[in-house]
Amino acid sequence: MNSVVPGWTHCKVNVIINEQMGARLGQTLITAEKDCIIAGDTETAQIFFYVISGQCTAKTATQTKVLSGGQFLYVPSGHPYRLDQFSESTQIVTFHKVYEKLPGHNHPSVIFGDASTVPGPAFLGDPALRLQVLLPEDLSFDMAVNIFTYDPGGHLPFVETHIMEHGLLYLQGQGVYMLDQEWYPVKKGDAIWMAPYCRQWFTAMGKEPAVYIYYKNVNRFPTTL
Ligand code: UGY
Ligand code: MN
Repeated sequence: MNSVVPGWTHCKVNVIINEQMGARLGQTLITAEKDCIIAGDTETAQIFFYVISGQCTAKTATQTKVLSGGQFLYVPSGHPYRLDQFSESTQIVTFHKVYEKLPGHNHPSVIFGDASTVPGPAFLGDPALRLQVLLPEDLSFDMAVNIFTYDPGGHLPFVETHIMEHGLLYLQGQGVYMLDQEWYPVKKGDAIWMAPYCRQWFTAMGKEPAVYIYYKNVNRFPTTL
């Protein structure tokens, strides 16, 4: 079902993941309609906007840029943003996380980027898997957003289990995900929330590479004990 989000007008918003499910991230899918405006202030939670398809203009306190498919905007906590001049049916996926400061490290700044210019080295030495890291690998950041590309037949090298959680959206292709003991066929347009310690393994199938964008919490002390 669609949600009404204050400041986000003339669009369809699907809240895919949020804290009501037990997650500590938010993930939404925005589909623009005529005169769409996505505006607000990030306050406590930073927002990562990734344009899946279409085009819009993004403004922050100091910069204005046109964003099209594959381009993104990271807005740190406590910053204003405004996305407008959308082409109709533009789709954007957003990832949200309450920012946890780290003493001795600067607050992150606004980042505009383009996935097509981000290197995609082989993942753990397997050239069938390429991992693009879209945000700086710097301790001031407490979230990562990555794009994972698998050639058909490519698969994660082992069943992962880890403290970090994921919010994930398929951008292209298809495959099968194992989550705990269940097996799920997945394809472009599907989304997954993986809670901390969810056992996870993926293999790509079909005739084109499988591509997903995903969120991961990173770089903070793992326990309050
Ligand atoms: O970064 C990750 O944890 C990634 N390898 N997990 C995943 O794709 N399910
Ligand atoms: Mn993982």
